[in-house]
Amino acid sequence: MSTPRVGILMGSESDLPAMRLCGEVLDEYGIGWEIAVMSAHRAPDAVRSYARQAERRGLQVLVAGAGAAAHLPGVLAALTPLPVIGVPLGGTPLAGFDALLSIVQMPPGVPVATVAVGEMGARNAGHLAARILALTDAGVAAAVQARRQQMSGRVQLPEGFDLAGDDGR
Ligand code: RP5
Repeated sequence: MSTPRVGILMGSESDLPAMRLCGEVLDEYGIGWEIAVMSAHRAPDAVRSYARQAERRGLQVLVAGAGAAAHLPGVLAALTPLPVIGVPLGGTPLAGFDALLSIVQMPPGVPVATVAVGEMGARNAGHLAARILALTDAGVAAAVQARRQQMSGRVQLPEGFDLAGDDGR
């Protein structure tokens, strides 16, 4: 695997089934990543140390998934200037709504780009990280463009319908 540019973190090993999907998406773009389990509550010293070294280690985006009282993405955003994408995870009695509110309601100045709850969000975290990296990497930008074209090619039109027939009215 190439040098990690994205750090994928999660609060518990129980988050792995969802968060590994983020890595799968990054693989599709050819983006190197690393993965780690460290809870903001259970291992705050490890989280602090990882966040403080992240930029120096060459990481460019952090993706953090957590469930319940999900503080990992916010704590990372407080400790590093890198963009942080937060993935609220379900599996709790509140089915991820708790994690969604915990992650999305960051105070101004400490942003966390919050995606959807669960596997859908974990995948989109990978796509969003790719779009961030595409701003300064022509290879990733080309991969993002190719992916967009692939998606728009998936429409199924009724027989005889001409997309070019749209005159804007
Ligand atoms: C959070 O609590 C983790 O991110 C996980 O989603 C949830 C439950 O953790 P475990 O009890 O499964 O370790 O901190």
